[in-house]
Amino acid sequence: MFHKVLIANRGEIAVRIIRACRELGIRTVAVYSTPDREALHTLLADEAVCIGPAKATESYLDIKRIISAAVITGANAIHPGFGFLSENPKFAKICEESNIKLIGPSSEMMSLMGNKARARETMINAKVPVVPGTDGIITQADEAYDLADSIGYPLIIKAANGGGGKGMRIAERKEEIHKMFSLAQKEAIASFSDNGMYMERYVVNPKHIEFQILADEHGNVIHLGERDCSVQRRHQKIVEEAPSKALTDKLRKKMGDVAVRAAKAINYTNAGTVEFLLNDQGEFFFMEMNTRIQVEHPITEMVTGIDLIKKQIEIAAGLPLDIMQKDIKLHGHAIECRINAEDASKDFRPSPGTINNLIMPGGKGIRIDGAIYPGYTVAPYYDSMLAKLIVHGDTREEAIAKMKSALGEFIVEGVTTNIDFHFEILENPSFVSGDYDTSLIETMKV
Ligand code: MV4
Repeated sequence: MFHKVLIANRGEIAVRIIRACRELGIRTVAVYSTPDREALHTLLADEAVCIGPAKATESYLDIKRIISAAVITGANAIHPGFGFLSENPKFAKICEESNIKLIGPSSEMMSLMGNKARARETMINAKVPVVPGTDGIITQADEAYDLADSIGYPLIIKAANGGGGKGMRIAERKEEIHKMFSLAQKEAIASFSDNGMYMERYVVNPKHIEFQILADEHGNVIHLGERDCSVQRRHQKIVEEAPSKALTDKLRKKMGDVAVRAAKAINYTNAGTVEFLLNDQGEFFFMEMNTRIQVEHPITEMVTGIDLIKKQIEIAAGLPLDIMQKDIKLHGHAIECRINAEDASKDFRPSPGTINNLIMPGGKGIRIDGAIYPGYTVAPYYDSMLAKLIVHGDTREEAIAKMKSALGEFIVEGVTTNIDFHFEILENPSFVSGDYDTSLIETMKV
């Protein structure tokens, strides 16, 4: 087992990882930027190294500084969390060459799944269902125009190296192809310095269903069920739940088997997520595979009883999985609400400031993964997520009631939060029925 892990992240996920390490008896090293000198992750870790100024490119995204911090402190593993360097194949490669174990899949895996067009091809070869679309990469609008009719409309033009909804455009008919292709490609070049594109039939108002995978370094692969992440606004998830009301046991088994097949086909290791689009006919299609731990991992932990961060660390240390597929049982229902410092009445603009009063909810089945405390200053440099409120109930109805009760207790003064907006979601008739899709937030009037 590792004797010391450096956490190349900040905020609640850094705290979450420190806690898992401590339970496993592993020493921890935090890295922090100057405005994070008093951040909870800096205070909680056994050691802390300042790696630079506020600007992420000169601190949390600076590979040289992070590797130096690991070498200086004698850390033999790095946990990248999510965001920042977590899916950066160059960082993973440098860790591999420096004999520092990166807690996650290999750099090769990150490159393969990071290129969405290559990921798509790989999944076709593995007999994983994908949305009908193009083979390989397109760089010319004329080429897209010639291929469009064979896919059908509406279709979606995507950046091969995309993600987070950037470099994507929908074309309703052939006449729109040239315009939408060049808009999407311009964005792809600006955001990812890459002009590679591909096209798929556009699935209208799908559900976003993702399966949690665990794969050890001895060929064992299991799934831990799904998360329904259809409550999104501009590609930012807001509420997630597990299990999804849209899945029967039969469909869960079918999709779970496909997710495991996808991971096995690429010799995947560590924790990963296979994302699917699910339409109202019960048809599902591979969309992307995320090669990191995700923000919403706690809802899977709540329904399976498995600590995913500990599993990531054990897998990275070379231990075989001590659980098999038949050991995975889903218990009850979990919901996560992301508590953000943002103002819903001002187009969800970030609301930094000092938290001068804080009361967090508690009780049976209530969990908070956070990094805030009274007196903590929310800086404007990083994302606005303050904490995740996670509840577990015996049924979906109980989980919703518990979440509403917990949100009602949650008091944050000094910054504006989206707590009120969460009530609107939880009381929305489509959400209450479970019969909602990725269009839910757009259909709400706030
Ligand atoms: C799609 C799609 C419909 N059809 N692909 C959004 C981000 C990126 N990961 C891919 N995305 C989508 N790809 C096809 N062929 C719809 C989306 C999409 C979406 C997906 C999941 C959750 C929310 C979404 C919001 C808008 C579009």
